[in-house]
Amino acid sequence: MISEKMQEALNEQVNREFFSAYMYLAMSSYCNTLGLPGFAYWMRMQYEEENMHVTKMYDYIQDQGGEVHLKAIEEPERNYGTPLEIFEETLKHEQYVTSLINNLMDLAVEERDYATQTFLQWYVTEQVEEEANVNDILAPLRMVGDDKGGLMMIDQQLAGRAAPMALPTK
Ligand code: OFO
Repeated sequence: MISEKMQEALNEQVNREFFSAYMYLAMSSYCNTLGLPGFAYWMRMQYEEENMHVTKMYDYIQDQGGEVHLKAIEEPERNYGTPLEIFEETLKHEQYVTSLINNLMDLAVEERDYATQTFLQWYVTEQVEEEANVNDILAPLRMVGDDKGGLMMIDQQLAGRAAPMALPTK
């Protein structure tokens, strides 16, 4: 069982995870317009990953006897600038998501809600990985700058991203 307050906070996060998915799909489409299929593919996989974050939280709310409230999803931007700017925006966004997860954890601690603390621990670890992955891409992007050959090489590397693991079906 979760409190009304926790239910509302988790529902809010479901909405933010949906926005993350939506934003990465918009970035994927934008990367295609730049002629960078590897970047587009990486963003598409990130979209899949975010959908998994949504589903996991959606299931948890229901497993705890709570009610899911699906709210309107904010419209993402269309233009994300240069390849470097796209990933700078991605890092900024993931740092923001980390702060949201931390706020949720604060609430779970305050409410002595041990089950939700355990559940959220997965997201805490996931955010470390997400930020690290983006930083690993930002480093070579900063190095190559505007060099087309360098960007093509990064594009090929990004095309090799593994698909996210599927959640077991309920
Ligand atoms: Fe990108 O971690 Fe969820 O939102």
